[in-house]
Amino acid sequence: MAYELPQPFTGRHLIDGAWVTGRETFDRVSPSHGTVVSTSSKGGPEETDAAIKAARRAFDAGIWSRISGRERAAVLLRVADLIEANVDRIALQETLESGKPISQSKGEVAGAADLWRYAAALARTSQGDSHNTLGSDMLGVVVKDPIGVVSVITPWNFPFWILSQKLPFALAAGCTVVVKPSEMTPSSTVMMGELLMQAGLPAGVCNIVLGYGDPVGSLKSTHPDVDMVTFTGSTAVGKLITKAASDTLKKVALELGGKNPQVIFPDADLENAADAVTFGVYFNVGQCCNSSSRIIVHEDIAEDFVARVVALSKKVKFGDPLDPTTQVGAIVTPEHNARIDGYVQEAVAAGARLELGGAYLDVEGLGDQFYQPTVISSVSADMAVAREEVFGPVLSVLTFRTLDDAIALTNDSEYGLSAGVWSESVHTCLEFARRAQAGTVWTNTWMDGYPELAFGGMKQSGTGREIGKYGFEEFLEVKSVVMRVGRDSR
Ligand code: TXE
Repeated sequence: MAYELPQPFTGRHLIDGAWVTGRETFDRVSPSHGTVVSTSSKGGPEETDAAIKAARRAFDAGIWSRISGRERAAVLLRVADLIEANVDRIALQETLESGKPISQSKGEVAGAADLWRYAAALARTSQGDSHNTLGSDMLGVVVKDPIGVVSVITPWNFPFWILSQKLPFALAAGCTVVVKPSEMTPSSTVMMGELLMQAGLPAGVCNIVLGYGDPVGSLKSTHPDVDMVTFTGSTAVGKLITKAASDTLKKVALELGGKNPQVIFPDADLENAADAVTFGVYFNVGQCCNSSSRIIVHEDIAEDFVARVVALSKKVKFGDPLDPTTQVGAIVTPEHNARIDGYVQEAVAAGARLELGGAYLDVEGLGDQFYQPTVISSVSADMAVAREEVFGPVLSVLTFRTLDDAIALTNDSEYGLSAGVWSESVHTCLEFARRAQAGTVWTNTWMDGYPELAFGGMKQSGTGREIGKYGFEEFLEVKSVVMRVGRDSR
């Protein structure tokens, strides 16, 4: 390594506007560089309870929930400016903790500012409707109120981005919040807390508790003072949260895993499709809920298409995440790397064909917490590699003959997050889009996202939606106000 890493970042809890040092700490070892890159206070029941109570007090006092949308928007816009002014610092820490390339971290942090600006605009749009046909002396008004105290629980794969898919929308609605980032990538959330304080967010409106799923995440799901949990992570933990929240009937919004197919028809622009497939499987080393980890290719073009993807895969630059030219970085933990390899070896043993990769990748000077770009063909729909979320740089290739077959294979999954179709025929694309069981369908493109749209999944990919007006409305309650407005009783 021809450079020195910065001193480990020190992370503390943010409770009621004060930075709180815990009695215990935990370290994060960089997946790519093997050294400790942050030491964080480790939250327990006491800190979690204090943070939730601070959020409750702030909500009930109305210091945020009852001010105007214009005033809330002003704070969110200041946060967006501060994010842009701090991109390099936040992105470096994100790369050190997650192992993702620095160019990608910078893009993710800078891009998050746009989510804050969009949420700021929504803060001024919360509106219901009115009904004047209830009787001549009656008026009905439907208004939207902030839901209350929201638990935000985030994962390690896009820590700053996923936080920004939730937090500004909850704040725009007037909610108060307690955030728990993943224990693997806590620091960018602490940095966000610093920016919120600088932007003038009142004390207690956003609280942060660092630590593990148990006890911090689980207490945030059961606590009677919490009104809603919004979670991104594994389907297994999503189910645990739903069960934990059921005793108090909290609202739960979940953004979980995916097994997202791209379907390639023979009349598609194969060059663009191969490019998108290559990006879709290796982006963030496949550690991405929208990873296109399986493709379903028409059998007449399968051989040619796989050859194109293999050729492109060889050009993708895997390596040191701190090298600005690196496109794909490290795997988050050694255990996860072993899990990825397990899927590949199991598929090969069951008769699938390895077209490329299929082993750990040793990066000079950094070790082997990396995985080779991997393409597997002759995959059958019942193999684990085709059904489960591998969360690695591994592409499974399945084939189809008719549109009905392609749609059946697409929907033959317990997940329903996203799906893609490549064809020059608008009829094929539209029919696929209407029949695919997925929260997002991309036609002749992949993984484009916009704050204006809704994001989330069907089936076991989750409940509720994030971003856009639908994401904003998740944080609002609907209230009917019925008013007698005259003396006429007809
Ligand atoms: O996720 P977890 P992990 C998938 C992906 C990956 C697998 C495991 O397939 O390989 O999940 O990753 C907190 N109550 N995704 O183990 O455990 C935890 O501290 C409340 C898909 O890292 O779900 C962290 O903050 N919270 C995904 C967060 O949940 C709990 C992104 C996510 O961790 C908890 C990440 C509990 N009982 C992984 N237990 C996506 N949708 O993009 C843990 N947590």
